[in-house]
Parts: sequence; structure tokens; C-alpha cells
Amino acid sequence: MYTQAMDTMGKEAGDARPALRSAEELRRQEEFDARIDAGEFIEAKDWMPDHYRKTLLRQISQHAHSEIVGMLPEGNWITRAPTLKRKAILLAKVQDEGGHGLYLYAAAETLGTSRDQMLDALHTGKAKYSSIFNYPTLTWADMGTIGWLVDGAAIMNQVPICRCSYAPYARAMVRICREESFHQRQGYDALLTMMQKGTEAQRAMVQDAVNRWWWPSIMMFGPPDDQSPNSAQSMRWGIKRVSNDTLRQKFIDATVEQARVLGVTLPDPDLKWNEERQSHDHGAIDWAEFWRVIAGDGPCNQERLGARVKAWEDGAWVREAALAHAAKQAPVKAAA
Ligand code: FAQ
Repeated sequence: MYTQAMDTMGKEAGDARPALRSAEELRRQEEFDARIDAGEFIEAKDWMPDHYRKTLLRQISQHAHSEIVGMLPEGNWITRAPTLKRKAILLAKVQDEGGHGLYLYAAAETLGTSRDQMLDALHTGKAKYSSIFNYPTLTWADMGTIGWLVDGAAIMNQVPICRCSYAPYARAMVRICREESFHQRQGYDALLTMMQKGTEAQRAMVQDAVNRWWWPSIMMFGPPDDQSPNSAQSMRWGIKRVSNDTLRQKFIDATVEQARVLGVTLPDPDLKWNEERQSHDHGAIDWAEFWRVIAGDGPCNQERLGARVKAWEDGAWVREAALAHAAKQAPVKAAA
């Protein structure tokens, strides 16, 4: 049900590499490969192989959908934020996520797929979005924990995409990463306040949220490298710069010290420093859970998709009014 619509197109074509039909196409392919090898950026108007375009669309569509579905678990807490300051911060953060979705849909449009097409794929369950947003937000501590762990993982994954070979995506990512870094800081700050100035019950609430979000956060980086069908080609093309496992390890190493300062325990008894590797070893990740969630069977998949579809249907009159207004304005603008 949750297959990636944009990817299906590539897979239906059969082979990963498009058939080279002419000497001209072969020349263009070689020129493209040489540009990638030289570390050049590809712009929307440049020639690119079909599979490169589809791979980018697959990743950008998943990323854009993750941003707008990712607004839902936090939006749930805007009316219940404990102080005016926390409410203003959360409102701004959720608004930022909507903006990130917008930049990414715009980047995908430069590749020839419209926002309506992408949203249709999301609403009909054909397009993926990040597994992490299919978990519930049960307490206020979940807001801080999402900022700290989920935005933290997102930054770790997204900073290398600022150097993605496709320039419109790379440019969008620069702005997104700046904002994500504030998101991570505000989450950590909210948790630190609860841990240092809160009651025993509030500290327990933080620990409970960390227990629930830790494993799903480290799954966000995607399957292990040896089970990641897209990594090799995406890295060859400079769409992805760093592998899933490498980023996951960097995230774990960075987070352990932050957890210590916060005073929470990461829920992995096998998490230990490995002197030889100069890195942390960690316990086994439940990949069966990951595949179940991305196949549509996570705790909140139906609720999230239902909320998106409802928002789309409820907003139909706004889109119609905006189009009617634009049509009325067109002759006025043309005459000016
Ligand atoms: N969830 O071969 P790979 C955020 C799929 S934004 C669901 O390794 P790839 C901001 C993958 O699509 C979070 N599906 O794939 C925020 C593929 O299926 P397909 C999103 C996943 O593309 C914070 C299959 O598994 N970030 O959090 C996941 O090389 C707070 C095999 O995987 C991005 O999208 C997953 N976690 O690597 C918002 C960043 N992992 O498509 C609100 C850009 C894998 O063949 C609040 N994306 N799959 O049907 C990427 O960097 C990559 O696409 C990866 C996956 C690393 C996610």
C-alpha cells in the first residue's frame, strides 16, 4: 500500500539504467557522469538521466511529505503547551515544518512533478513519509524529545544533503538545516528545564518519552547499509553523500553525551563505548518493527493519513477561492 509512487515509475521500466538509444544520448550520459565525478551541481535546465530524475523525485517526495505529516504529532500539543513562551516556540516550529514542505515540493516541481501529483500520491497511500511520524505524542515531554532526538536525527541526515548534486534540492536544504538546528535546541532546552527545574513526576515523564522515542529515532536513518537497495546508486550520483549506518552511528555518538548532561538513560543496555572503534556499540535494532511501520502498520499510520486527507478536503474551498481570485486578477494585472 505504501509504495513510493515516483519510484514505481522507475521500477516498472525494468532496468535501473535507461536504454541508451542514440550516440547523442550516450554522449550526454558520459558528460553527465563526468560532471557528477567532478563534483559539479546539476541545475533544473540541465540534461539528466531519467533514473537520476526519478531517484531525486522519490527522495524529495518522501522528504516533503515527512515535513507536512511531521507537523501533525506536534500540532496536537499547541493548545496544551504549558506556557506562552513554549506555545509560541512550538507554533513557530510547526509553521517552519510547513515551510520546509513547501521548499521541497517546489524543488520537486523543478523536476517536472506537480505538488498536486505528489499530494495525490500521499493521500492515496502510494507515497512514503518518515516512519518516525507514525508514533503517538502522549505527553508534553514528547515535544522536547521530538526536538532533541527527531530533529537531531533529521539534521544529522540532512546536513550532507546540502551538498546534494541536484542544486535546487541542495539550496532548499541549506535553509531547512538552519531552521532544524533551532528546532533541536528548543527541544533540548525544554527537556533540560524539566530535568533541572521540574518535579520528580516531570523527570519521569522525560525518561518515559526518551524510552519511547529512542529506537524509532535511530530507525529514521533507514535500513542497514546491506539492506538499503537505493544507497549505492544514490551515493554514486551524489544525491546521498553518507550511508545510513554511518549517519546512524554519528547520531548515536553525539547523543550519548547529550543524554548524560540531561540526566536521562538511553534505553539500550548494550550501548557502550568501544575504545578500539572510537565509537559506541549499540544493541540490535528491531528492523521488523521498522518494515511494519513503513508498510502502513504503525501505531498512528491511519490517523496521520486520515488527518492529511481531511485537511485536504476541508481546504478545498480555500483553493477554489484562491483560484477564482487569481482568475479575476489576471486581466487587471495584464492591463497594468
Ligand atoms: N521512513 O534504500 P533505502 C524530519 C524507505 S524529515 C520511511 O535506504 P534511501 C523533519 C526508503 O524510502 C524526515 N521509509 O532508501 C522533521 C526505501 O523505500 P522506497 C525525513 C524509509 O532513500 C522533524 C526503503 O525504505 N527525512 O524529520 C525510511 O536511499 C520533526 C529502502 O531504504 C528525509 O526524507 C524511513 N525512516 O534512504 C519534521 C531526508 N528509511 O523509496 C517534523 C531525505 C528508508 O524504495 C518534526 N531522505 N525508507 O520505496 C533520505 O535521506 C533518504 O531517503 C533516507 C532513506 C535515508 C530516509
